Amino acid sequence: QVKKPVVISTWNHGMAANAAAWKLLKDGGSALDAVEAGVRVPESDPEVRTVGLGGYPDREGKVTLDACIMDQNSNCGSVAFLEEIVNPISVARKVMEDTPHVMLVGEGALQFAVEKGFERTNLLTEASKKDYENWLKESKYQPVINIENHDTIGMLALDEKGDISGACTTSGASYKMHGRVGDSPIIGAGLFVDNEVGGACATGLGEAIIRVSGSAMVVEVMRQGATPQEACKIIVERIYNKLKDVENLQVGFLALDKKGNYGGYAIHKGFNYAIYSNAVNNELIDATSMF
Ligand code: SD4
Repeated sequence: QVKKPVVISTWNHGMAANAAAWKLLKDGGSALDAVEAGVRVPESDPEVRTVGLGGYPDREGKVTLDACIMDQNSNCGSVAFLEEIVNPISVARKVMEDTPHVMLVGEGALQFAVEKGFERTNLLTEASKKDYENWLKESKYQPVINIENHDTIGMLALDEKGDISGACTTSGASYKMHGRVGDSPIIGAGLFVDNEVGGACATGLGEAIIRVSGSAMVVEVMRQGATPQEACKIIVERIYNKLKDVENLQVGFLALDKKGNYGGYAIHKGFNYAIYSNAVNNELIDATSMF
């Protein structure tokens, strides 16, 4: 029996995001609308320092955002290196629906967003500015696992009709080089959905996730018969086996299949995700991990 609807999303901020997504899903809303509405919550929240408004800036002090969205028909849209827009996920959806393209970046993405009526906003809050000024004293790019700001929100939903969609959005690795793009806006890396099989999304060091086409691989392994949990584990182990310096490397995946089964797995402990369904009333789960 298929357990639907269901929504899962990464990290603590997944709780508030799931609650927004569930409002739509519980009344028969589409997975696509649900994931967009869901991830807009942490994007708009200045207290969430790793997504959207209030996100940590790059080493030049600029907040640059990456996001993508994918639906049950394999339609997808993405923006990367986008500045001054609070809800990049909604721009990504417009790219998907209103253009012949999949991905817009930088100035062009901003120009498109403004044409579509999105407002330009300074995303660097006082708190992020202060942290940046402190960081400037040493100016070291040194991600610390889990707390460093690898806190993308990835969300996957299965709706009443049995369709899956996903969304992924982030301010990326803090103090990254200006122009750096991570896995989060890359279809197949930070997010992938195949409505015949399921969906997957990623969090952690984007450079490591891109190398193995992480989320697409998780879905492909599920297609071969693995459960969502097993599939996440297999691809996390693949990354671990390729990259020897693992001390500072955190990568986590979440996956959801067509039957409403879900799972998550990471290299290091500390990765958690939120799940909301008829059976589970929005709960945080600590993902299992290699270490
Ligand atoms: C990135 N994967 O830009 C993103 C960051 C992240 O949880 O996931 N944080 O590399």
